[in-house]
Amino acid sequence: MLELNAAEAAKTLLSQDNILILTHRNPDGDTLGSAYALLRALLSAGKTAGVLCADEIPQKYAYMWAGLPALQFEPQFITAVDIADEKLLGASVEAVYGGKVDLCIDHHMSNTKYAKSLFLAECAATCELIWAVLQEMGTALTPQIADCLYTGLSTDTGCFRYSNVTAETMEIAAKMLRAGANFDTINRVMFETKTRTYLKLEELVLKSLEMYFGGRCALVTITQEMFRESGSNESECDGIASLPRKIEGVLIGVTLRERTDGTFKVSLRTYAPLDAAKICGKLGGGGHARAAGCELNGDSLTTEKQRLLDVIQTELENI
Ligand SMILES: [Mn+2]
Repeated sequence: MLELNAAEAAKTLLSQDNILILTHRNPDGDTLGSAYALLRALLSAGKTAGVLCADEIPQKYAYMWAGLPALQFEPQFITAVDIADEKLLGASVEAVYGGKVDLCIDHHMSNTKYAKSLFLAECAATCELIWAVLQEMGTALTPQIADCLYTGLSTDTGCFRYSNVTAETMEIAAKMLRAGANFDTINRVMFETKTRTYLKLEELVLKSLEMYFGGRCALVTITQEMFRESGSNESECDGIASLPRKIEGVLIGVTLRERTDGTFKVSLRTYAPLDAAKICGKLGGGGHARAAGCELNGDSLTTEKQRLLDVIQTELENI
């Protein structure tokens, strides 16, 4: 595995053609903003390139690919953006491109270093790193690219509210505004707009609320039955993970989401000094200090949930 900086990543990309950009499954604004900003930059450099995602991409992100050609080509160079672990490619994409990623650009320090070369740096969003690469590539910043990059910056920071925001994040966002990013529309779509199905799901999820450890830990569960009853689905779940941590006194919010195969995805959101990545790391997962994830095998949910709570209790006792 070769560690690259922005200039080296840019040089590598410009030396290649027929470039396929992979996003993570259950895609969010950062992986998509990174992918489509990079795609637009590569197309403007005369390259043949495309984006591939294992899951259907929600229509609210459609402005990212508006006006782009759907190119048919045989991929020769595989790039992954905002993907800490190959497992996050999603089964269908991992089956084809597992072990074949040439370049990964990522901001998760838990990155498993699965790619042949890696541009990894700690920052609020992978879009910050993509911006660094685009500058090295000499890409002209268009309003469309600014929309993509702004989306990643705002969605990975809860609209610039989380502790992962740095002065650099704000400075890049300012550059995107100057380039014409539709920040007000993007913020409205990403943070203010809820579908009726999502609202129903949120109502059901709140009823599942459990409090632990003197009110310092809040846990909610999303079941497949809740999806059926609300008409919602996994793609609408982004906002749920931040709900339990909003309760006064809560230091750690836990969201358990049941998958169709009966396994559970765990999302943790913490406040300092609790380290979400450390807790998830003890259970085979990873992520960032304030937001991280891991898996629970559905076979013995009660036992595994207890294991998770035990780890959380230990961390709470140590602060
Ligand atoms: Mn990200």
